[in-house]
Amino acid sequence: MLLGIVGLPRVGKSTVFRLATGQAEPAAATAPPELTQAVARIPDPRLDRLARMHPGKKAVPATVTYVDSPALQPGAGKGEGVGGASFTPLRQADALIHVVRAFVDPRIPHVEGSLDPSRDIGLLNTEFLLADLEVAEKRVVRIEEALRKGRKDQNVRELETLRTSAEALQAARPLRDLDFSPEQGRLLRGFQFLTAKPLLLLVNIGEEDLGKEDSILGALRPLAGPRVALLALAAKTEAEIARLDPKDAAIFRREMGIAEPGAERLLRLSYGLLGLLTFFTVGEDEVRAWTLRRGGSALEAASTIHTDFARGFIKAEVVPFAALAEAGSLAAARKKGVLRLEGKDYPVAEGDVITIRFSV
Ligand SMILES: Nc1nc2c(ncn2[C@@H]2O[C@H](COP(=O)(O)OP(=O)(O)OP(=O)(O)O)[C@@H](O)[C@H]2O)c(=O)[nH]1
Ligand SMILES: [Mg+2]
Repeated sequence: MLLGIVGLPRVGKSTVFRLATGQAEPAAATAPPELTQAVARIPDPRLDRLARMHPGKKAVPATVTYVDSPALQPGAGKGEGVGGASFTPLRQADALIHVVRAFVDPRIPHVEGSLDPSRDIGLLNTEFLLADLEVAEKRVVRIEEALRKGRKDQNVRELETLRTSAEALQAARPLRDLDFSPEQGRLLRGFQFLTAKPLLLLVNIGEEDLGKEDSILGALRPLAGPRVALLALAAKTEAEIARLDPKDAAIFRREMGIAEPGAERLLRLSYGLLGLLTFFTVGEDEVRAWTLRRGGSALEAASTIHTDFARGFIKAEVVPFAALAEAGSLAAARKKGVLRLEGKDYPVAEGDVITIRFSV
């Protein structure tokens, strides 16, 4: 899973990136202008428990990759701003995290001269709409030209879908709001449209506003939807706390009323937004957490683990995490008979512990 962090200049993108990935702050003035990416391990108490239940096996968490990007300047969508080039790597992201500034700091001027989260969200949305519109229109023109020249192999369905997309974009509707059929979805996938990606609006608040998240987010609530999530986070404070040792960090969080560490809230929301679930395996040397799309089958789970597992798939042995924890170990669960045998179409459930039976 690849999450792209975007936003206007100096809103706290790199701060969020460091919070999410646990990276240390770089020495002053060395911040690289190019994209930076880092892998974050997804903390999961269930995995820790599995490791304790199976001594000698290494715990391997699921991971996500975060990409930090240079600031997007208004105008970037038309290829005018310095951010124009940075759209390319962002197109590969599974979801975008738009960092929106809400913290007050007179030493850090806002690029638009004032604090206004709604305006900033609108500015970036416009950039993405324009960037997508350009891609869609270019392709429409190409196909139309080819059709005029009498080429019959052109995809008319693709043309229709792109025209629908371009119309929506012109009307300032992001593509994530459109109800495309699975076939249309497939046709559009290759274009990696930015406005089709799930979006997490991360409002970066100051430490003094902790506890006032509800009122700060109030005006932005209507923007949230099935594919747009909203989160207020004091990124700088949380990043500082995250560097303390866990005991001290817990004390600080309690005092400040932070119920869940920011990096974990970010992951949980991203998971939900992307419609992902976690399943586990207990292997010979390791216990491991994996990511799968919700509704994914046992066969898809097998191919996530290893292509050979999918090719030679016979059955999946499945036990919910809770039942396994009660039994005490996978061996004990097997003895107790709480493992179910499932076929390749079985829809994997959140927290399933899965052993694939396969032939080579
Ligand atoms: N006071 C205050 N400062 C913050 C907060 N979040 C970030 N900053 C500061 O704002 C400045 C910019 O933060 P960055 O994380 O570098 O922002 P950025 O969006 O990556 O900036 P560019 O990459 O230059 O566009 C830094 O000096 C941060 O320490 C906050 O919540 N409160
Ligand atoms: Mg930065």
